[in-house]
Amino acid sequence: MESSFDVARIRSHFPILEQKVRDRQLVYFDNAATTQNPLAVTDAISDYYNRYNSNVHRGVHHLSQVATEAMENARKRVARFINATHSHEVIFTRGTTEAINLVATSFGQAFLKPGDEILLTTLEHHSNIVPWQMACERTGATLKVVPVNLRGEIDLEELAGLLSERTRIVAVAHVSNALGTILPVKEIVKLAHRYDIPVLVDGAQAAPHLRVDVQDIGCDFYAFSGHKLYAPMGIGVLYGREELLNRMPPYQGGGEMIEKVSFEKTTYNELPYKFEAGTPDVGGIIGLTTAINYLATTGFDEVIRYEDELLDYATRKLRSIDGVTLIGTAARKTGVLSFLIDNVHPYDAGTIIDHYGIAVRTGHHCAQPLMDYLGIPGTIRASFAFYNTTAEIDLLAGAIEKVKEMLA
Ligand code: 7TS
Repeated sequence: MESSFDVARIRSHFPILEQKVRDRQLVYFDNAATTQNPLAVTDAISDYYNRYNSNVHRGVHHLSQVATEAMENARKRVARFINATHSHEVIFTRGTTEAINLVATSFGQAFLKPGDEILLTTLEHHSNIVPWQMACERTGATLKVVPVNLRGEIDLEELAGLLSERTRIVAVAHVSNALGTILPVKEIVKLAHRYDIPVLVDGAQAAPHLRVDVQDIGCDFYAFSGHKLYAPMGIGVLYGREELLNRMPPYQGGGEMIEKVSFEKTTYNELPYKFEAGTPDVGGIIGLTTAINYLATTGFDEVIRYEDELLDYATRKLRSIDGVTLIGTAARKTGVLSFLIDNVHPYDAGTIIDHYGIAVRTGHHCAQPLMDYLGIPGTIRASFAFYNTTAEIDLLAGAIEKVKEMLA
């Protein structure tokens, strides 16, 4: 299977993967938490700091102009990556978390009042729950939650039944970080838009594994993080529909987001700057677009196909191990394989698996309401990227056998 995709060549672009951990070749299966950066990305960032580091938008001097142009070209590149209509609909944030907090705060201030409802699903990451709870505390709105079934899927009819005249916004994950479920976001948007309810999609786990087209999905907001997309930590994106963003107040005040400031009255800058107070992470932004270009050069469709093959292979492999239960068996999945081993706490399993140089994540994966619903303390989660191999999955299977020998 790996013959059609030159994974050895890909791996040579990620020097971090070459190291040994606990005297074994590192196997990195924690890609849902953060992905590794190819040399192209780290080179582009060091090139930025070595050659044209300068504050943006404020200087007439040469370096500032070069940095500003790089940042604005990056914005256009990101807009193309998600097929946004306008590049000023792309707002740079620290990550998905900040993007969702921006919407929960600003949209909340503009549109939420007592008695209003916000519709989420059971499988959301805490980043797509807590900001909305905070908005509820500020405004008197309440949360409604669409349940999932035991496979980790949501039922569209149930979702439709929870929409009402009180619903002000629907906020859903595109892909579940704990289970890997792909949610039918396009259908969800169709249902919500029947009542003119805007939809925010948390794309943190989707952007690396799916082709995201915000116009095709039809969503009003889309959030993702650079560090889950082969770019550095500390940079992310909020896409928002121009018309809605224009009706929302600024999220933070400071430099760059203003048009004119006086002690009597301040007027705000136009999009996207209204939502980008302060000096942005220009190096991170350059890293992010370099990662997007890297994926395009590698062949994003090939990447997606290969990752699907890896997930299929891992699913079949782990299913064949006695005493292993897969958690999350939705019909449409990507990137993530969560599981439990009979009579073994996930944390103990993770510790032993780490002993074999294999990085998996254990615990609730910042989705405690989902774990409570499933009645489990957490899972062991292997999450994949296109630099992983079937041989690494075989090593994981071997480590699981050792866990069983030692603990089960
Ligand atoms: N939404 C989803 C679906 C996520 O998976 C994550 C991070 C976030 C939001 C927050 O992203 P951030 O970049 O702002 O932190 N998920 C995980 C994870 O699964 N393990 O560590 C972080």
